[in-house]
Amino acid sequence: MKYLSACPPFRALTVVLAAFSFAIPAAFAAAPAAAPIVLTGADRRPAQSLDGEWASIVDPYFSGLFSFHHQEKTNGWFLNQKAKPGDPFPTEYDYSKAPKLKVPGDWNTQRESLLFYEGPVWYEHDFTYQPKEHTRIFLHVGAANYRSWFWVNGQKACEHEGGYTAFNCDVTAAVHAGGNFVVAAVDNTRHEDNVPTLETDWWNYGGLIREVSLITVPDAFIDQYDLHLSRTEDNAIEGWVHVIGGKAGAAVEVEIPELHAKTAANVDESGRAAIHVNVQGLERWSPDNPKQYKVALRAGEDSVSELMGFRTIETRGTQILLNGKPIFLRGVAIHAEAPYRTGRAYSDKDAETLLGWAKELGCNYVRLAHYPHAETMLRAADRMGLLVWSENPVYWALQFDNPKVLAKAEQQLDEEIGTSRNHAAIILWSMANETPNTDARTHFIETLASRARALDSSRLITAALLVRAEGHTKVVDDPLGKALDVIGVNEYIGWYEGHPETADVTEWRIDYEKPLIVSEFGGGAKAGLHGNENERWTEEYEANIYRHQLPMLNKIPQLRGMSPWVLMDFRSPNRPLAGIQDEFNRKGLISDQGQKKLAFYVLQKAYKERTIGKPE
Ligand code: GCB
Repeated sequence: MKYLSACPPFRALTVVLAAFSFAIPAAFAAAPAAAPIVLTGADRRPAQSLDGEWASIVDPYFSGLFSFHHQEKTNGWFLNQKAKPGDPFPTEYDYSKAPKLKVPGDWNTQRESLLFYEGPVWYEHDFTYQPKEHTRIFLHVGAANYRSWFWVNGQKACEHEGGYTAFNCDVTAAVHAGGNFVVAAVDNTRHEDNVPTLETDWWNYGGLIREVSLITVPDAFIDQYDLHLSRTEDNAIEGWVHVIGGKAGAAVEVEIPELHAKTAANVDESGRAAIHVNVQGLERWSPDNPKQYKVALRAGEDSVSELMGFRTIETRGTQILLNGKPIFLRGVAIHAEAPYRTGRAYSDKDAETLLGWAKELGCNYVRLAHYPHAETMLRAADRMGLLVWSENPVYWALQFDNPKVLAKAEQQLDEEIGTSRNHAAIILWSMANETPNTDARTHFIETLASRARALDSSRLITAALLVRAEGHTKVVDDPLGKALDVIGVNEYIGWYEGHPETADVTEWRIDYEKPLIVSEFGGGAKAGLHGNENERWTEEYEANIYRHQLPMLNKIPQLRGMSPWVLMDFRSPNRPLAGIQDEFNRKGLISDQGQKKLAFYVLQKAYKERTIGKPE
């Protein structure tokens, strides 16, 4: 609604409507829909899936929302109208005749004509529902890239901005017993004041890219919770549970049956209950032993059955301590690109394939770049024992001096942390990737870092910084480092600068007494292209970069981890080199079709034989 009233065509439309005294359709006139809410562990809630085939209409001019040349269009395509005999203006859309798109799934890889499409697409889906008394119904959307609007039975449910975070729209008043329909408009148009901004090095996959469902909860329900192992007290889990719609003083219970541990607490005025549970004999979650416990959370009529691991993460000087012991993060960076079929990854199978490759490589850690990944990925990381760097899509040069952009980044950060704080795998919240060193940037990201700390003090804050060179010395002195617990740096010696051998003569100066993760390095190779190790794009060249990088990195005393770029080739419109890239970034250790390149084995050997990183 905000968007509508700000939009000149809509202002013109209201004038036209007033002049001809047409009735303004209820969906336009109604008060703005409530902002969506964030749910922790939404996948643990009983839900009615709305996944499957949805009717779709491609609408590059957004006529379904904004055009006012024809009366029926002023009613908007969200009304899902059908032409009636004798209508003076026949409807020019009909979802029952429209081609289908699969949800979840980006539209780009489902229809050839949409591969490069950027703009709005309408979706429509019919469903039957039997509402129960004293419940609230939420339309849960795993992610819709980038901006989205939802209506149920023609009634506005919500709108949302941000392409990689889950949200939940209250549709209690709109859903009725029997047949219902939901319409969504999803627009992946890039704008300079978006997060991310105009340019990214990944495909702008649009659409309902993750699961959609209806979640039913009691009138008073748990929306978010945070339970983690205390860093200061032995054998204690602490945190909080938050309830919406309850009364101050209402009881909340947390129980871990396997540990015979149980506690009760009361919610305060803000709906939050502080939790402290003594646990004896708890096995700590770690990559070697990804032990998870069933955790029951209860508040009145509401209950959530969680599956959680418990561990601590902290820094001491230049070390990262997992469960109190120093750890070296043997990692790899991963995009949410679907293995074998390309497109946005969303399924358990996608997650298991990608993370399975990371395990095969010898990783205990993954950098999930450059935006929050799907819940399926985080659940798989919990299960498989992979530590996770989770990232806010603050990528390259945003409008750092624009307060609206900060608000967008904050909203996405809140959603990322609120949705995924139940995952033991996540140890690092990353605020940004490769941002220019300006005062506005530093202030912007410091603000995000403080917010992340206030939201979740149990994890570490990082960001991937750019490094500068003084001769053969790489200098890490970006002022943003002050705001971070762990410094991440990206460098491309042997690819964007110098030769692979340049690494042999490169020194490092790091002006922070903090742990350092080399969050990216690497180079491109087309799988199956062989030749001399000095020939770019060959597998030999890429492998040679790794051979020279590893000894260089090993000399950095405070190196505590690495996540070379990148596990698998991924689509990017920035990579047009015909016959080699064909719109794929080829820095993968594995091709998009699953072929392992030589560099995979170089890194695997180093990880398996522990020739990289300090012994744990
Ligand atoms: C980077 C970016 C990453 C790119 C990569 C590349 O520094 O962080 O998103 O894909 O370089 O391949 O150039």
